[in-house]
Amino acid sequence: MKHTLLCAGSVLLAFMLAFSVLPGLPLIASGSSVPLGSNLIEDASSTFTDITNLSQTHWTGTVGSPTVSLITDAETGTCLSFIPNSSYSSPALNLAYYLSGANALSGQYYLSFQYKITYLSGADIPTAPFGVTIRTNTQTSFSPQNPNGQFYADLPSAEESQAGVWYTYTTSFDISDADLAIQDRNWRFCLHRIETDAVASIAIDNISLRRYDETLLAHGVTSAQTWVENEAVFVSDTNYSDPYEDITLDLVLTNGTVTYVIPAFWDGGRVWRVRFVCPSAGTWTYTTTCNVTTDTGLHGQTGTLTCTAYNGDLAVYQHGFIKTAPNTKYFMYDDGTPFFYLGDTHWSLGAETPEMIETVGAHRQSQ
Ligand SMILES: [Ca+2]
Repeated sequence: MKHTLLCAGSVLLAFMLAFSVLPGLPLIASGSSVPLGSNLIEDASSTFTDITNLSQTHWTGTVGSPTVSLITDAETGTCLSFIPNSSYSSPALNLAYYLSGANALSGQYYLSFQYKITYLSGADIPTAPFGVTIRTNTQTSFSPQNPNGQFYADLPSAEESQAGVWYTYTTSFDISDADLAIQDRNWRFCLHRIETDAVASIAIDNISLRRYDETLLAHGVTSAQTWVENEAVFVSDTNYSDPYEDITLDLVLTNGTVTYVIPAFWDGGRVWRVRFVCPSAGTWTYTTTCNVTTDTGLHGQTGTLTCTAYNGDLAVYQHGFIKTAPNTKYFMYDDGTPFFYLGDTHWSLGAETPEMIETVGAHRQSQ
């Protein structure tokens, strides 16, 4: 019976989390896949601001014979626009220029840009209006890779295609040290597989090329609300061959009266995360302890945070974690407030449309 209740409760909890807006929840990093770092393209090639001619940019070439022009858009100002004359014709921006000198670091890069499409009159709007590639003159180890003669980084196709709407395309790719050592680098970012049966022209603006940098993920916690989740992120000084086995990392949290030892979890690469709550208001301090005491990114990291009383509407943050009453027959919140346990399982969830799920979720949230 208890098992059944727990299962139903788990489903309910997942359901509540999926549909609840959690007031007061601090913003936490959403995962190690978040691209961080400065925009490497900060010049006219990116936003087309204050230019009158593409020769003022690093759009140094074309693939095929597109008709390229600068136009003024109501939303994004000056942008690049082109009419393709075949499915493989596009203006081309040499990305290598931005991966030279101090920016010549191997690793994972995020590429994003905005696009807006106009269609030929009467055309059927395609679901994937164009693909994206980085063409090179010499073999690279770009990933994802398409070892097909001339082009090598074969990036996912654009998947949003309504006419006259600005969309943001984002993708990532890896560049190795060997790639950076290539002398003849002409890495042309361009579009391809353009659905020219339908596409009349494509506008491009706000191009961003950013390197993923784990060290920028590290952050402590300086403020908190009672019972609301906090996350501290620590980045190790070095790579470990087997981080899961090699590293033990705890966060020791105290307010001078009580002390909690909270284990961190490894989140890939050199990143460890600790999630914790402060059960009472006041000043809390923490120190990290790592079995590798020479790793200053993990060991001996300290912080002081001010915790204030949660003032939102969510009962679990008002009264604390759920536990059993001393007689073990009832559930209650940490402060002794009774917890009325009602659970149900929404068995048909997987068969419903997103609209039906939203309706049910809104109804449940109101209850
Ligand atoms: Ca612009």
